[in-house]
Amino acid sequence: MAHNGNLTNADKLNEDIFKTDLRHVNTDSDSEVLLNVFAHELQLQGKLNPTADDMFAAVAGVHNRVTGGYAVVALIANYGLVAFRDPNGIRPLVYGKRHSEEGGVEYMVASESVALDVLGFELISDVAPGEAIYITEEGILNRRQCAKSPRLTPCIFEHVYFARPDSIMDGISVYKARLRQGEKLAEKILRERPDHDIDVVIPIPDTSRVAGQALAQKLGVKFREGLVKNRYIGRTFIMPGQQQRKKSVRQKLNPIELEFRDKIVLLVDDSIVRGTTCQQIIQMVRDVGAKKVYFASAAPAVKYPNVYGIDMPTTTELIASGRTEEEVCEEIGADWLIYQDLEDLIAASSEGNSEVTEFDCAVFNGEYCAGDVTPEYLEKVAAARNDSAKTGKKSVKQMELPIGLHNGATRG
Ligand code: PIN
Repeated sequence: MAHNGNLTNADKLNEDIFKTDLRHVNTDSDSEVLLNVFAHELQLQGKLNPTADDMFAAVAGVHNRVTGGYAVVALIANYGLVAFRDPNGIRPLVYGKRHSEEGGVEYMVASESVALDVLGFELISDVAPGEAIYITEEGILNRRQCAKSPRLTPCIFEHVYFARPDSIMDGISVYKARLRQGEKLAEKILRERPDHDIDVVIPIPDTSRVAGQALAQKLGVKFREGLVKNRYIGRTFIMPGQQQRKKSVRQKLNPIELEFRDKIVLLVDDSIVRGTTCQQIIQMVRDVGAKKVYFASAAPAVKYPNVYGIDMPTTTELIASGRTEEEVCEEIGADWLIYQDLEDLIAASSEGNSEVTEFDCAVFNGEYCAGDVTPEYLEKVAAARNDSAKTGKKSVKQMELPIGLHNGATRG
């Protein structure tokens, strides 16, 4: 079983699995918790040879017991493949097909449609929130809605940063959503500063290129690649430890001096999370002679942690938590800071598919769409995610951390 997401009641489930279901969990991975819940629910069907109905009943059992965001795929030896999405459809999940060499049909399940594209599969559909699909060993596809009241509230941060631009999620092109983010940000800039003096728009590679280009075009301002990324260095965002992150920003990005010297630049990034990267970039750009440095974020201010599978820092590490926009601007050292409005971000996504009107925007508004997050849970998340918890030194405190929150959640 493989799972993308995070279970918000993993600790409680772990206890139930041991005390009530009489099963042992051997790791601190919430995937193992999920596997045991599913296996137990399947066992409850009491069949030697479970049918599609039994698989779907087991998924319904999982929905009843498990809270949080989860997109799951499981291979059941000698039976087939089961895949399901949580009742809020927070994490993405798609499936597709291709013709096999023998003339049959092969199916594939993935988080993002790009994975299907590159392997020659054609996208059939998203797995709906609460829906499960079961592909038998013989290659028969079964699908069923297993949740009582499913509601689609996909994670909007996928559209901001996490997903690849060439993916289509819930019928929305991530690329087009990012283009619209840029256009809407440009409209806001024109509303707030109709007589702006921006000479050039420069994206902070890679994610923000798409929004940055659309923004520049709408403003009628030059778009230039002034920052070049060292392609051999990994993502700093998910690196543990502030020191390590700081060092790698300078190694990762190098400014092309001529694009900055004596210019009033608008730097664009997809989001501001800790603010440390953009602070360093702004300084770097000033060092090569920029006259003024404005900063635009294609997402609104990130103020709350993500608990549904994106390993964001804790509240105290988020630069916008407890700070006004002016204070963030000062802290990062910009001459002007402009954030996307949340309603514009939502519109940028839902204009791609008018049937998707709600999103999980918890990192921006603190409203956790599965209704399952208490202040105590957020405290546990904080303990698990602060930098000292990630340096690798195992303290007693760390060993008591909630299940599933030890490691950086990323999609491979
Ligand atoms: C990086 C995308 N993006 C850049 C991730 C930095 C926040 N950060 C989130 C901005 S890339 S900080 O395009 O995939 O390379 O606010 O925490 O400093």
